[in-house]
Amino acid sequence: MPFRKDFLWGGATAANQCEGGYNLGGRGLANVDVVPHGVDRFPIITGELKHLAFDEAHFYPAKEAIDMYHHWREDLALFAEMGFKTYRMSLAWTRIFPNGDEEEPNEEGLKFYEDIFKACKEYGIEPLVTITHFDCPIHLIEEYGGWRNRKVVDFYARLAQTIFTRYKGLVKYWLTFNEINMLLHAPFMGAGIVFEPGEDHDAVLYRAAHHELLASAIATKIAHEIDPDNQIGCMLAAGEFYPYDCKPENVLEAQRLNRENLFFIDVQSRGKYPNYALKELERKNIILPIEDGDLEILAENTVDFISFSYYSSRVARVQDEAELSAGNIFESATNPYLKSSEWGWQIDPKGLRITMNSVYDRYQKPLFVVENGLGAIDQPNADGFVEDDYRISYMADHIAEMKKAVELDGVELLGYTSWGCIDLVSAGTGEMSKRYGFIYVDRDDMGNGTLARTPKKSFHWYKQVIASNGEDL
Ligand code: BGP
Repeated sequence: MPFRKDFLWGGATAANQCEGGYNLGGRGLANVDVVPHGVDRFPIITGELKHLAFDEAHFYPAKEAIDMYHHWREDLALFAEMGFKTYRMSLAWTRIFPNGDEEEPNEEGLKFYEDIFKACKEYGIEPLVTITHFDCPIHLIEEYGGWRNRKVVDFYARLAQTIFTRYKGLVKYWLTFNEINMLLHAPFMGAGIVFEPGEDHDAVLYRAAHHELLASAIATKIAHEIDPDNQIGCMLAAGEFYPYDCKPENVLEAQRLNRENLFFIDVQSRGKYPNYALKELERKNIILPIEDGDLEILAENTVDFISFSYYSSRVARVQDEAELSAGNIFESATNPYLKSSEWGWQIDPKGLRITMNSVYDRYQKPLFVVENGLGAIDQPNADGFVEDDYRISYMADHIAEMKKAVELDGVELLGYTSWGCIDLVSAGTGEMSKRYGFIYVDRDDMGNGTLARTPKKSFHWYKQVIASNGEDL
């Protein structure tokens, strides 16, 4: 049997994309509440935050999302019906520390998640918790400048201490930052960064990067001290860069881009800044804000496992004229051998096996695929049922390749959580119509709909995949 007996099958969500209840239970505002939906969702934000002020009409999707805040018991019951062994979710930082810098946490927020974890336990579902999934309190952005400020490391450490203490015995698997490498590409979402006009963007980004890496290592230390059973993972937006062809310049470009992508994981998993990055920073005249003791903290507190999202491989080509393909922020030359999703994300199941092999070869630590799936427009039929055969075939193909990585290549794999196991707001578009779920949620881009939940065809398919431990695809 390729997958281990205790393989963690499940699904993944993020607080800001499903919870809603943005002003309930004492929750404060976060960066994700003020990012507009539509095409320019991940702008490089410069100047005053004022123009992003929270606006009722404009920011409805994350404000209510699929209202999991009120529906979570029903949703968890559906996950349990599918046979989930794990459920990946994130905490909204501002439910627990509404401003981010308080001394004492908000009990109502802590209790909200405690109830969910207890219910998971009753179902035998192991929670996998992302501490921050594109999530930074607005107050920390306005008062401190987001992750550029070292004080935010202390606030994050306080959050970590609070949750590891409170949820001891309920949660064992933790991810410190969702897609930490996204910081370099989406600084406002990834690190609450608003650039001052004229500022050297790279210098600010690597400053914030050092702070997040340090915070991640400190959280790892605290987690292990509070409970040696805690398992801490990093989380990478993965996807191998292939050279466009065997032209050495393109091979070198692919190597450069793969390294750039793995920079954060190199530090989190190997415990030190890699030479290629130090040289690059030196060339750019960037000095990391390393203080006494920081390098020891990074070295002594590496992660226990490596988790990643995988939607697509990418193609590296030096020529400017390369035709570009879409993806979760990463632009890539188009691969003529692959088909694309409705959003232009190229579909490459074999790329999952290739990516798993590269990452495992490099770090030799257990892997966890924590996001994978097909964003598509679903049309319920007259009975309200979605026959999403396209999603089933996407996932079956990816799981089959994942199986080969385990069975034929010997990769150690802890589990697989498909992205958006219930329809939720898309991170890239901020809208509902790009759906990933096994469960249809009646909600449209304009905020209309009953919010009723209906299992799709893929719900029944995934149930059988889990029951057969990945044999019956
Ligand atoms: C990842 C994010 C998720 C998620 C996913 C799909 O980058 O971690 O939050 O949304 O991409 O992206 P999208 O929602 O843009 O289709």
